[in-house]
Amino acid sequence: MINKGLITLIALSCVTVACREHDGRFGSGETPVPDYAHGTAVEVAVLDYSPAPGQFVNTVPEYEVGDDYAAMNAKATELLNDGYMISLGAWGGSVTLKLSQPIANRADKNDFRIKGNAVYASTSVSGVRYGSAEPGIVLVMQDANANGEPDDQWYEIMGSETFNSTERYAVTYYAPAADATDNEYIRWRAQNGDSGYLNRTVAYHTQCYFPLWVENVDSLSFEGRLLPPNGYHNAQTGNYELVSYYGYADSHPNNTDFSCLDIAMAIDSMGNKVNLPSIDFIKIYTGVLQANGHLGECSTEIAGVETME
Ligand SMILES: [Ca+2]
Ligand SMILES: [Ca+2]
Ligand SMILES: [Ca+2]
Repeated sequence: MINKGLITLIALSCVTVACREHDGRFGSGETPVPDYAHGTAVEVAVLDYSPAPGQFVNTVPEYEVGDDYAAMNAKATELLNDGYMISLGAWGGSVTLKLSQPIANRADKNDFRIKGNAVYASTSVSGVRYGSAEPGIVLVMQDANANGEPDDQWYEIMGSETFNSTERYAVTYYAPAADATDNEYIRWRAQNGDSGYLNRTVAYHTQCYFPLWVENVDSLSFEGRLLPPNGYHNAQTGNYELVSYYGYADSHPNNTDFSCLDIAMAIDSMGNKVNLPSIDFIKIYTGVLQANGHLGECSTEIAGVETME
């Protein structure tokens, strides 16, 4: 049902374009840490795929006429279990996963990784690492009442920006008008009065950026933590440098230890660490609200879950 060939092509074409746009800096990458922690894939079921608007929305997973919410959840499940990407769209867009087996919290060790498509720029050699980081905030839940349902407590994995962020933020995105321009394509407005637009990167992504399976709706609202902007425009090179935050999804490359996560870093809403022996559910949402010119908006991509060997 899912045309994986097409999806692979889309993903590859985006990587190719990114390389050309960045004179080869993106995609070439830094030499990976030679002995990084390898992982074993964990099968997941997508319980809720709720992306915000974004340049990959309606393409990964691919929306086809007639698809509804359940169909998109099923497509997202299949893609993740086959190691393909799904996109969460702009800030706030999320996916909720049920793990086929619990991931244990190993003492004093990292436990899992959310695979993404972040790579380092070749000039990102020490200190601050940057490239194509699009950090997604990771929440975990133990099935404490053992009913198989995600009706227990979510805890956030503490990352490098947890205490350098806006704890409660809320944004509404509006469906684009028929005559919307590429630069003012998707209007958004935050509860605190902030507002702006997601631009349309027509050179690469010509489909509608607003989720097409959500019918009879002209706006979508999200809330959560807002990480500080991580995109910087380098006026000398013309490149956007997206800084890799630590403790997130799709922020450091999969072949580094910096993309590993530790269940021991789970915190409650007061910022206190909690002691979870294992987790059964994971929720990820895009953490940065930023449009980076020709790169488009920051939108977390994920490509499955793995537990550390
Ligand atoms: Ca651990
Ligand atoms: Ca439960
Ligand atoms: Ca990404």
